Amino acid sequence: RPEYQHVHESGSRTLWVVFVIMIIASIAFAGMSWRVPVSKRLYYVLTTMITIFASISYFAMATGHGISYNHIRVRESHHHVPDTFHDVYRQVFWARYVDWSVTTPLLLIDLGLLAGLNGAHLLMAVVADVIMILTGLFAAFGSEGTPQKWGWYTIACIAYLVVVWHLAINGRVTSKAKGSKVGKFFIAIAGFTVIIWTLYPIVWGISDGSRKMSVDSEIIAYAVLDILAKPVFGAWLLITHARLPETDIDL
Ligand code: RET
Repeated sequence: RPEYQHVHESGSRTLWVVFVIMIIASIAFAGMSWRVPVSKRLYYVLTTMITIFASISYFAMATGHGISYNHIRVRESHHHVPDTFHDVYRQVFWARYVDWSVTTPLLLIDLGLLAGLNGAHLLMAVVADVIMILTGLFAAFGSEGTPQKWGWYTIACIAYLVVVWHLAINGRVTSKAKGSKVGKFFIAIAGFTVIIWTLYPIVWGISDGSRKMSVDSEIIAYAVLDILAKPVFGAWLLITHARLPETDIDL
């Protein structure tokens, strides 16, 4: 008999709670943007778009959309009989990857502008980031539980290291050039970002990857990370930016 791994009440409730938090954050960030002249709204607009996108994705997941069952056959090792398998169907929330493929580039643009990263470096970081999310999607989904999913996972992790490298090496140098206050703030917020982002592949490995975590726990783990990576990150960035004229962008 097949085993179904899917969302229950606690997961569903969590999806709705995060949806509401993302809506509130979007309203707050949009409201903050009205207090500055139009020419100074870029960080506000980017950050608001990030939480609006997340709201849409969470709404889709909470209403049961953006989810698909992924099937894998697991060998029954305890039977000592060759060729006995049991089928596992697990929900894969592909709406997350749609969200991440847009919002992680926007988050990188936020950080790149803050650091004063040049266009070429920022573009390379964004492309590596998109490769990371799409190969992560193949790992979760395209490979139907075959061993090569960890191959896709490895490619995604290498792409992630490229992203971190651009932030850590280039971003640190260019942000320092904008003054020691900007340099210090960049190290703090980019360090926070790297710590939070690094937890995503770890959660993925335990949940979608090896299926050792229930779908509800997976939802809760990503919920905590998403709140830190989007509304908390966004509030910190916008509040600090408002106090640091050196972070203004000339458009
Ligand atoms: C995956 C799995 C494959 C390996 C790696 C991953 C990294 C994901 C990251 C996601 C960040 C998401 C954010 C969302 C916004 O709230 C795709 C999980 C490396 C870093 C910041």
